Amino acid sequence: MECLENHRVNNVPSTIYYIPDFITQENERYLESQVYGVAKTKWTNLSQRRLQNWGGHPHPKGMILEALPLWLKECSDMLQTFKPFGPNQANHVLVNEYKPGQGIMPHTDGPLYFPTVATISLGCQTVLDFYKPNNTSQTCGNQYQFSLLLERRSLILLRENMYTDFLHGIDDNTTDFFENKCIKNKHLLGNAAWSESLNDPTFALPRTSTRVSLTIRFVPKTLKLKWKT
Ligand SMILES: O=C(O)CCC(=O)C(=O)O
Repeated sequence: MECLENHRVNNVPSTIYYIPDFITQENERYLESQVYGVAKTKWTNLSQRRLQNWGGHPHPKGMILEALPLWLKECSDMLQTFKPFGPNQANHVLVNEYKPGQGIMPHTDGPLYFPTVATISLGCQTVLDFYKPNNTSQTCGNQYQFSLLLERRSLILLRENMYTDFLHGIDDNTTDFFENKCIKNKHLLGNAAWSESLNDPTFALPRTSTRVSLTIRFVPKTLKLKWKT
């Protein structure tokens, strides 16, 4: 079993793991073909991106479980190398699609999920930013803390404090500039040239293609529909 501790991101509040090349290029092509093979009606169009929801709709009274399709069940099985949800297996997946220039506003994932989130990136790298919410003033925004560079085919696991006390978001840029960013997983990247280049404040990475992320979670409170016969 691979040791998760080798992938721990240091000098951040607990706990983040970053695993480059978690999936192969072949896996990536397969997953992309499945994402784009679904019925058009499975997509929800938002102003900034498109998404697919799988497994059910989380609700305070309990999520009515829908079985994950085989391709997402396979992803959930792959994650079991690290047992991110303890003895449980993922039962919910959000697929987000970001064209270059699209992002996601800083947010937390809410109380309905087990406090771990696993995200696999497909197609393009991006920069995930973390913020401390500013509760003291309504006029000031959230306070930027640090960022992670997410390479395509990588996996991140966010846990505990990172999940509950921090917001995460992605800027709506077509190019990521690093001058004002503090990239905490620099030494864990699969791309050694990027690790080196991040020492240069003028380094920039264009988002040249569409990124798809699979945000995989476990919803503890579920309901099974009982059918009357
Ligand atoms: O695309 C990502 O990496 C982030 C997705 C996310 O934050 C979410 O689905 O809540």
